[in-house]
Order: sequence, then structure tokens, then C-alpha cells
Amino acid sequence: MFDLDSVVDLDTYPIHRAGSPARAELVAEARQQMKAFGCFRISNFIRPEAIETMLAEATRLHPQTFWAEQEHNPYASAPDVSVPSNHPRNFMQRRMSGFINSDLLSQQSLLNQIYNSNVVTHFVWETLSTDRPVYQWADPLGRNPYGVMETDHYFPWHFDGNEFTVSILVQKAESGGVFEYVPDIRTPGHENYERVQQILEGGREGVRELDLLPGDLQLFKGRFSMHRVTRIVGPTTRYIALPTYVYDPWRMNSPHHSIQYYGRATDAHHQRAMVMSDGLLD
Ligand SMILES: O=C(O)CCC(=O)C(=O)O
Ligand SMILES: [Fe+2]
Repeated sequence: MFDLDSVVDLDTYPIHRAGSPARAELVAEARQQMKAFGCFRISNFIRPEAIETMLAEATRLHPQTFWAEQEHNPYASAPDVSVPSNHPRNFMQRRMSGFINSDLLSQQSLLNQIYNSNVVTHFVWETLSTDRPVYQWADPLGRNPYGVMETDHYFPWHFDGNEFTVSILVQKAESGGVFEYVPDIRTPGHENYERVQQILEGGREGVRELDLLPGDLQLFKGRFSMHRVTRIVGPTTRYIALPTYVYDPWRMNSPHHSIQYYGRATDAHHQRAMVMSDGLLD
């Protein structure tokens, strides 16, 4: 039987007590951060013992990491010959990073337990100030993987296939590995290619940095806020748990996106490939 209290510091952050003043205060603070910065962070949300257990799991699964060293555009979509070569859709960046795909986690995995917790999902939903329901994702590979990055690895600017991502740093790199993002640079129906191109070409206007610490909970809008992870310096592997949340639990990453990030696409990815209902590129 999963005990949320052994993982989340429910004494400080009683997310399980719907209606309690402490929870209402936490939700209000998270919403305020989300509105102001397009992202929020709750320090020491996950208990240190749980982080230890997650680190042991990630270390055990490390040999099964799918490593990518490849070029892709910020949408993880195929290049587009109908637009100029310097257009964001043709702006290729080299990524070196890995994932421990979600389907490698055991049922008892602490990361799976956190992800399957409806208390956590409900809390995530509430911080978003949205009247649309938010769900755990169907994507069998991308739903809650561990991101793995080693010396010199770099995760360039990109958008996610899912709307929202929680990140929980499990092990910090010695230096580098900083999460950078541009809040809400695109919105449904508006790609904002001009600003995206400025950032891809090195512009820093609107770029925010977040140097996470192990155990912090972060929530960001990966489908709308372009983001990256700066180059890893030093020998320590950076591990991060990445539970994802979506408006449409049935849809998955496009097969192209899934192959680039997670090394393969399943039959379900092919069956469910379709135009996104928000009209944005993958
Ligand atoms: O490692 C991180 O902090 C973010 C990873 C990420 O953006 C992704 O997996 O799509
Ligand atoms: Fe991402």
C-alpha cells in the first residue's frame, strides 16, 4: 500500500487535506508564482529518503538509458522545406541526453507511485487555475521518465508534446545542467516564430533560469514555454524525474517525436498520431 506521506513532506505541505488553510495557502502561492513566472517551485517537497530511493532506482536502470546524440528542431518534428532554412522549423540543434523510459519502471517504483497519485494530480491541476480537467498521460514512454545527462551533455531549446511537466531533480550535476525557459512564448493558435527564432539565435530577452535542488518540486508549461538544460559540467550524472500532465490523456507524442526522444514509437503512437487539437506544431 503506497503511503504518500513517506514520499511527500505532508507535514509542511498537506496537499492531501482538501479544504485546509495550509493547502489553500500553498495553492495560492503556487498560482501566484505560475502567473508571475510561468512556473513554480516548492522547495524540499519530496522527502530526502524518497530521493535516495529514486536515485537508487535511476542508478539501477542507468544501463537501459536510451541515449540520443542527434539534431532536431525545437518541435521534434521533421524539417520543412516549404519555409526558409533559418526558420525555427528548420533550426537544427544538437542534443546529447538520455531517458530512462517510463515503461522500464516497476509498478512499485516510487516515481510511478507519485505519478499514479490522484492527490498529486489534483494538486497539480489546482495550481494551474484552469477549468479544464488535467490528466496523467497515456504515452507509455514519455509519461514519467527519468531524464539522464552526463558530462558535456546538452538538451537544447524545445517544446514538449505534453502540456505540463513536473520536474523533481534527483541528482544535481556538479555544475551546469541549469533549466532555462521562456514563459508562454507560444499559445494555442499562435506559434510566435519571430520570438522563438530570436531565442534560438541566442537572444536572452524573457529567458528565466531555475537552478533546481534535489527534492524540489517544479511545475512548468512545457508545451507553451520553450525550455532547455544547459551543458553539464563535471563527472556527476544529472538525474531528474519528469511526471507529465495533459488535457487529453488519450493522445501521445507523434511517432517522430517519440523516436527522437525515447528511441522508438509503439503501435499506439502510430494509431493515435493526429493533428493536435490546439493547432500547434508538434
Ligand atoms: O531535464 C530537465 O530539466 C527538463 C527535461 C525536458 O525538458 C524534457 O525531458 O523534455
Ligand atoms: Fe522538455
